[in-house]
Amino acid sequence: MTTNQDIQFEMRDEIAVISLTRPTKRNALNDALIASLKHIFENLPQSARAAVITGQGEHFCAGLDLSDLKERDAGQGMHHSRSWHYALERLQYGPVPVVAALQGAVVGGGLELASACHIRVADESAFFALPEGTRGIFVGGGGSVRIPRLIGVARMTDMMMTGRVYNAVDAERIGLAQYLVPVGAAFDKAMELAKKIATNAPMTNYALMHALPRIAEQPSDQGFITESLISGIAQSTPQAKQRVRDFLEGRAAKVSKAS
Ligand code: 1HE
Repeated sequence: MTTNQDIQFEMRDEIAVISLTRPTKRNALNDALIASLKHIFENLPQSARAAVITGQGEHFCAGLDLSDLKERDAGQGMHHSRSWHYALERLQYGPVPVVAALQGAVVGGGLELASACHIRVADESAFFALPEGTRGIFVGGGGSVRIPRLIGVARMTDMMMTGRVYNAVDAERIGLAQYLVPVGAAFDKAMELAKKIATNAPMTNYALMHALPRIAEQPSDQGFITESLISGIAQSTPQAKQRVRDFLEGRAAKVSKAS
């Protein structure tokens, strides 16, 4: 699908696997990589039901390719930031849920990329930072919109003002990651989750990706109305009716205690 040597795409049954393949540069994201990422999410095959994004090597992603930070004027800088926004919006509000498999550095634009995904799995080597603060710049890939929604304004301010780095254990505790796994296990866990997500009714996944974040932004009186509309649509689908029948007739799994 893409000819960029720094990013690979493959289908593993119903799961789209997107790999950053620039380990020598710690998967730093240049303009071409961002354009390819956007292209991939705009052109996912119809057969895709979920996606996993991963980075080759010891680090998920070192963020913006700093060698690209040329002498941009203010307008060019704004358009560069917008190009990241467009790409990551295609990922966040695309056709399928995306699980990020994280190891090593998840920093700067790498954290912005991870925070556009729907679920984040970190292995114990992962560390999270926003070095923009100490490099004299600001986030530009949607981080100021998405990261406070994961961890709050106060924690993001601290990360950028002081250069604070969160290890994987603390990252899971504060909500930067939803799963913590042993070193080397993030990809397998992400695939396991993606396969599970792929079995959901499509309308449920659609509602979770496209309606839930919007509802969370709405004043509660509007949120309740939007929820009722999506809820009505979801429960009217044949998949929902079949699944409820399966439970009532003893064919579906019960909810069991957390292990
Ligand atoms: C890079 C980049 C990069 C590595 N741009 N080339 N991001 C940062 O400020 C993070 C900068 N990177 C690092 O702090 C470290 O590289 C890591 C902690 C990620 C990894 O350390 P390490 O010791 O494994 O690798 P290294 O030796 O530092 O880097 C290996 C090579 O990758 C080296 O190039 P080489 O030609 O000398 O081998 C590095 O220069 C290169 N490299 N990271 C360019 N980021 C939409 S706005 C987003 C704004 C931001 O993301 S700002 C934050 C940028």
